[in-house]
Amino acid sequence: MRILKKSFGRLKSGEEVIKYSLINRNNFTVNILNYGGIITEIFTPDEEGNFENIVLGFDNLRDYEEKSPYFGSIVGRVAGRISNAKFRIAENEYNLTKNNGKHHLHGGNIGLDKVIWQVEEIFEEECIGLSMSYLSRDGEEGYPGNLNIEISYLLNSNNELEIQQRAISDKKTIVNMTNHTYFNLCGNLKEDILNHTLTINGDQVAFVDREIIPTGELRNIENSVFDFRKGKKIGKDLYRKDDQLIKCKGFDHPFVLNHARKFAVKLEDEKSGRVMEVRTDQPVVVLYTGNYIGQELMLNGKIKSKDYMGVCLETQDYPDAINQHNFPTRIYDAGEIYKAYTQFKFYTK
Ligand code: G6D
Repeated sequence: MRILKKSFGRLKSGEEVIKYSLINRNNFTVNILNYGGIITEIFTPDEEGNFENIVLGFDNLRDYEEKSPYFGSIVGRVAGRISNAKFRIAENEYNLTKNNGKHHLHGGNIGLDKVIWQVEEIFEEECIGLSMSYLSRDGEEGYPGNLNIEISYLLNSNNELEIQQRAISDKKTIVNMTNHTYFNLCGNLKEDILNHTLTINGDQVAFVDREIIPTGELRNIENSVFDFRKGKKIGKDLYRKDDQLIKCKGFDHPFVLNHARKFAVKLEDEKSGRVMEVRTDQPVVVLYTGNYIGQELMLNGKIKSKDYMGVCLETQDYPDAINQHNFPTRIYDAGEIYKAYTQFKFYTK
């Protein structure tokens, strides 16, 4: 097991960005930047043993800086949208950056996806990894409290990638981070993800309005396009005349997970035989099927982008919970530790 590192260029600010490669005994490789904690590539074998990249990204830093729809990045302080870019804690109202119409999305203009993280390399008996830390100052993007954040990426010899998130504030605040990697198990983006089989062990879905803000309604997924409990192809119902799918041009929805089942999510690609299982301690996973990727990007250096080229499985707490009286809401006291854990396990059938 080894960690390699090399320069990936400089930001417009002049700061150097380093690309770290975590390589385990099976040559399973995860490449990660100290900028945004971005996972740029994951190389894993298909059932014939061909190692191919299974995530969406760029081959250059400028595109990550200027054009990225959060490819591979840490997202926060709060993932998803905060409606009307404001919230109250007790008698205090906080106004966040409006970077998505009148709303706040994914931590604002300079969210955690756009900062340089301090990196410590980890070498343990069973795993290697990176411990990435960042101090988000009081008032950054409008959030209260000086927030000390630590994200650890850990890779073991079973081709399991673990993401541990921790944060602690010196003032009452809200935190809800995730990772925004777009997966495509075909390998080297040979085709889109509409033929991937997706299983989500979730019994409810949160409906959203036209601006993708939760309406507060949690609907049972029984007999609906949101029923992924038995596994179905992502493209099976994607073009159905379903009001929610039309509003979002596909799936862009929070699913409430049923933790009684063995895993939260499973993604499979028939042709390559690749499988990814997701386990998490978070109550929700946002399924985003890459509805707005568009045609303007050059992915992985050589592939023209298009919608539905990758699928995001953003494990997290309830979105916009601070403004949704129907959703369980976590407000963190000064000194109270926020913790979240997600594991991505890769194998072939
Ligand atoms: C769109 O609504 C979607 C989000 O869920 C996604 O994270 C973003 O594009 C990249 O805003």
